Amino acid sequence: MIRSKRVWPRIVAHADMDAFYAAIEQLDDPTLRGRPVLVGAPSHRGVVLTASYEARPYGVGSAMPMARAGRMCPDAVIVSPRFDRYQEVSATIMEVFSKFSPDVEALSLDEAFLDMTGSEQLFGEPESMGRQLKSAIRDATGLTASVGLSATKYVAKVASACRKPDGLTVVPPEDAKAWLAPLPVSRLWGAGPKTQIRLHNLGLYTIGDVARTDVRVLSAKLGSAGRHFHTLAQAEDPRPVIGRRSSKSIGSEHTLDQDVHAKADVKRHLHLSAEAIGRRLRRKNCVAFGVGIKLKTAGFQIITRQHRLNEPTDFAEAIYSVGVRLLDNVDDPGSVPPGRDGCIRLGRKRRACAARALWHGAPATPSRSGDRSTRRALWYERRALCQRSQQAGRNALGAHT
Ligand code: DCP
Ligand code: MG
Repeated sequence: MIRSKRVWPRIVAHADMDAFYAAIEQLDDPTLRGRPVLVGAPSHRGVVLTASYEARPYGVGSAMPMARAGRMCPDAVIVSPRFDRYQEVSATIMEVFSKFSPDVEALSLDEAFLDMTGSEQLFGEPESMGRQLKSAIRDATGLTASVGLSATKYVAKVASACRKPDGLTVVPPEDAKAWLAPLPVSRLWGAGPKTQIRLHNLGLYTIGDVARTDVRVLSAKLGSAGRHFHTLAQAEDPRPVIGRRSSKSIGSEHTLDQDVHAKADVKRHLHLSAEAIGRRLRRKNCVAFGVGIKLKTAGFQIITRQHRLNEPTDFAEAIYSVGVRLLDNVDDPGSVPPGRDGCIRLGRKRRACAARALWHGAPATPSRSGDRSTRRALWYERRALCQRSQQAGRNALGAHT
C-alpha cells in the first residue's frame, strides 16, 4: 500500500460491490457458495447480468449471451434474477455509505462515490477510511466490496476496479499520474472499443502514452474527447462528488385517539414528536435546517407552518421550542366553541400533530461558495460527537455487565 507524503486536496472514495447480483445469490443460498454462478434469464435468448468470481476464469461476464456463457462454463449454475432483493441490499449499502460521508453519489445499485474530504479525524488516513468502509459494508450485508481512494473521482474509480474482488487501493495524489501511466487506454473514461482502436492507430496504447502526447494533436484527431483523455491521463478531474441535494425530511405524526382541545395538550404531542425526530436525526447523523408543524382540525382542515433555523440542530428541545412558537402563531381555526380561547381542536382519530425537520442538503440551504465545506465540516463534527456518545453508552453498558 502506498503511503501519502502530503495532505490530500480532496479525498474521494469509490466503492463497488463484487459480482453484486451473484454474490447476493450465493449469500442467500449457501449451496451456491464457491461455485460458478451466472445470473440471468435461463432462456437461450437471455444474457448474463453478472457472473460470480468462480465463473470469471472461464471468460464469462456481463452482457454475454447466456447460451454462449453456458457452453464456456458448463458447470455454472444459472440463477434467475431477483431484482427486489438486489434493491433491498442496495438500500442497505447506501445507508452504510451515508454514515461515511454527507456527499454520496450513487452511480448504480452497487457503486457510489463518497467525498470523504475532512474526515481524517473520524476515520484516520485514507487507507483506514477504506478499511472501515469495507468492513462496515461486510457487517451490514455479509458481502464484499472493492474500494479505491484518491483525490479525484476518475482515479478513485480506476483504483477500486484494480484489485477486485475484496480489494482496497489507495492512490495518493502525488503518485496518481505515474500510477495511471502503465494502464491500457481502455481504462480511460469514455474510451469505448472504437475510440480505443483510434488511439491504437495513433500509436497510443497506455494512459502514459496519452499523457505524453501534445493536447493539440489529441484534439485535432479526436476533438473534445482528445482533450478530455489528455486531462484524465494527467490524473486531473475536478468534478465534485454530487450528493443528493433534494430536500429530505424526517417527520413524526401522531393519530390521536381523542379530540384534543387545549393547546397544552397539543404541545405535549409536539414534544413527543420533537423527541422522536431528534433521536432519528442523531441516529442518521443529520441536522435539521428547518422545522415545520402540521395540524389537522376537526373540520379536516390541514394547517402547516414552517420556519428556517438560523443554527442547524439535532436537539429535540430546540426543535420543540420552534414547534411551539409556530403553534402559538396559529390562529384558532374556528372550529372550537367560544370561551376556549387559543384552543386548537384536532380531529378524532386523525393524524393530528407533527413536527417535521429538514436535514442536511435541504434546498433551503444557501448555495454560497464555502457552504459545501462548512456543511461538510459540521456533518463530520456531528458524526464524531455521535460516535463518541455511542461509545460512552457502550462503555457504560459494559460497566454494568
Ligand atoms: N448488471 C447488469 N447488466 C450489465 C452489467 C451489470 O444487469 N450489463 C448488474 C449485475 C451486476 C450489477 O449490475 O451484479 C453491478 O454491476 P457491476 O458492473 O458492478 O458488476 P458486478 O458487481 O457484478 O461485478 P464487479 O465485481 O466486476 O463489480
Ligand atoms: Mg460491482
